[in-house]
This record gives sequence, structure tokens and C-alpha cells, in this order.
Amino acid sequence: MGLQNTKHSKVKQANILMLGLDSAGKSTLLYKFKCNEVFLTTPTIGFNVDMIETRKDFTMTFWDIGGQQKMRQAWCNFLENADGLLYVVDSSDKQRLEESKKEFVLILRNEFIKNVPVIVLANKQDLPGALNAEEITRRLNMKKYCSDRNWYVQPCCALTGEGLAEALHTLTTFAKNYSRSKETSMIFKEIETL
Ligand code: G3D
Ligand code: MG
Repeated sequence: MGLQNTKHSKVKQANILMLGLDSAGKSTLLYKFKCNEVFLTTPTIGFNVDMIETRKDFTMTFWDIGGQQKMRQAWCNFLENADGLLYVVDSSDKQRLEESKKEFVLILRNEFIKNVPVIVLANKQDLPGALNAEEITRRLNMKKYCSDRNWYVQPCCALTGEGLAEALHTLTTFAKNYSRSKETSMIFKEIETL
């Protein structure tokens, strides 16, 4: 009976965590998702939260967490209820890509985020010398570090909005599937305790 119910239940909400080094473009992306406009951003102290309906009856809550060195220690506090991770990279900042990878790998190793789907946004594609999605995939070693989950690397530009519709579409699909499987496994656990 319980299982039959899950088959028909609809996942309506997902929590999406936005992480990445400071200045990668997280807050600009969030504004663009929400309003399709470019806002002047100031470095995020703490975090921003916004809810966006990406499909009919499906809302995603985006948590945009500050990426400065001090804030990174607090990233792990936000991982527990995430249904998706949006990791933002400044594709033109080759100097800090290794640092970004180091932080990314640290998050992926966290038990709370095990199996949670990942979209990497290879942002700032408009800037000269920006690395393309294939190169970002290779440099972050996605195949190795994300082998236990759904993942995708989307090239984009937060200023023009290029690539953002595709990113939201893929993220919605991944997050819905993840939330559904989480719900099913919770129901199995409940049945086991009966
Ligand atoms: P963060 O929230 O990850 O720290 P922000 O990053 O969203 O505050 O963006 C940092 C700077 O990068 C901002 O410029 C913003 O306009 C710029 N930026 C964000 N996305 C893009 C992009 O796709 N292309 C280009 N060229 N710039 C982008 P300022 O000058 O305000 O620091
Ligand atoms: Mg910010």
C-alpha cells in the first residue's frame, strides 16, 4: 500500500545548494534565474535564499552560500538536506581552478552529500580564454569524483543567460529523480520498522 502511494506521489520541492569560490558568479546566476535580469552584486556575506518554480508544481529553493575563505568552513552545515548541488566555476580564472577543485572534492567526500546530483556551471564563457566545458570536466576530474551520482557540466554566461535554461532543465530532472528515490528509501525504512 505504502509503495503504491509513492508511485503516485509527486515530489513538489527540492533544495539546491549553490557553491563555488568567491566571485565565480553564484549571486549573479541566482538573480538571472529569478528575474532574467543582471543585478549589481556585492560579495555575499552569509547566504541568499530564493525559491523558483522551474516546472509546473515543482519549486526549487536555491541556497547561494558565500564563497570567501572564511565562509567555506561553513559550507558543510548546509549539505544535509540538499537534493542537488550547483557548483559554479569561473572558467576564465585558470589560476584558481585548482583551488576550486580542492574545495569541490572536499564537499563531494562529505557523507551528507553522497549520491546527490551535481551540475557544474562553467560560468563566464564570454571572457577571452575561458576554458570550455570539456576542459573543465577534465580538470575537475568529474568522471572520478562524481562516479556515484548524476552529473553534468554546463557552459554558461550569467550576464547574457546563455546556457541557463539548459542548466535548470537538467537540474530539475536530476533533483526530482533524487528526491523521489530518497522518498522511496524512507518508505522502505518505515516498512522495515513495522
Ligand atoms: P559570487 O556570488 O560567486 O561571489 P558574483 O559572484 O555573482 O558576485 O559575481 C562576481 C563578479 O563576476 C561580478 O562582477 C559579476 O558581474 C561577474 N560575473 C558573474 N558572472 C559573469 C559572467 O558570466 N561573465 C562575466 N564577464 N562576468 C560575470 P563585479 O565586477 O561586480 O565584481
Ligand atoms: Mg555572492
